[in-house]
Amino acid sequence: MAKHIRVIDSHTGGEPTRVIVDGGPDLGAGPLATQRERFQQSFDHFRSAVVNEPRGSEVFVGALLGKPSNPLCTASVIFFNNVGYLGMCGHGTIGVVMTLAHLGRIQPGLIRLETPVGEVEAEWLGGNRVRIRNVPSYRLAANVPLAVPSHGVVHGDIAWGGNWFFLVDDHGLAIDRANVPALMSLSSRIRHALQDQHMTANGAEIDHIELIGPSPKPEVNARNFVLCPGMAYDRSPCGTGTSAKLACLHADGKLALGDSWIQESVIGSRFEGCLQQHGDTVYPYITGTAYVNADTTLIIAGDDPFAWGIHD
Ligand code: PYC
Repeated sequence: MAKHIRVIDSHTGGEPTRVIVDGGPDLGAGPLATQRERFQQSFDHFRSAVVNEPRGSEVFVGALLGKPSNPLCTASVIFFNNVGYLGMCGHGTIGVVMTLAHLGRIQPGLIRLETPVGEVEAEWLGGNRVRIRNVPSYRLAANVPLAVPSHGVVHGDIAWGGNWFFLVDDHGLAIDRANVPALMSLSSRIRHALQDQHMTANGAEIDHIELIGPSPKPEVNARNFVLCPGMAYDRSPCGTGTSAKLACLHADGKLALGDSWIQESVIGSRFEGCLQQHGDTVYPYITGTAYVNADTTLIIAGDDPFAWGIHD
């Protein structure tokens, strides 16, 4: 008997999000981080079926919606990709909000979502615009030297934006679409150097690499190239990566609370970011645009040798 999974696809600044709205695994109750472990241990084949080839690709981020434990939240969401699970996903949250709007489940205004790394707020601003208040971001270490084989030493900030990032300015490459092969090559070597040299964020893997550079557009503050854990580059400016960047700028005294920061991706899509303080906590806010581009059913046929995706 074939299994059916209803998904809604969107893209946020070119980066796809595939939201499971029906037919996904039942992860039971309890803290979302525990549900994510259950997803990984018992239902990893669903992750693979939804985002891996032949239905998806390494670029896709999947999102599983669930019942939140906090009744003030609209849904819980666990993000995943071709190799595993994410803490938070900024472009994905913007995609989830436009998906909920497409389903008629929300109206313009504020909602809250539970993620494994904390609650986030999201505001559908009308049209295709969404503003999210991410989990608090912070810089753990500044200007950390890293020897990269066949390149030399680069310096990176280690920062949290809902995922762990190594943010590098002194890479010497133009952040340009025509330069993607070189950017992929260097960011992959940085990722492997972090692994080989056992450099972690207090024991957690630093699995996102963010190369930063200038944009030729005067209204844009910076352009980035973000290598994701599954070795695909983020087509969007990366919401958690932009959050990590805002934390670094603030720590360096280069971005005041409330000031706007326009972050451009390597393909030219944009997020607007800023930091705002509520009580004792400083939160990153990210505004972006997402478009729903498919509302469809995945078919998992029993006799299909790649029914659960092409995976290791
Ligand atoms: O937008 O935070 C993000 C993100 C993480 C991985 C891909 N996109």
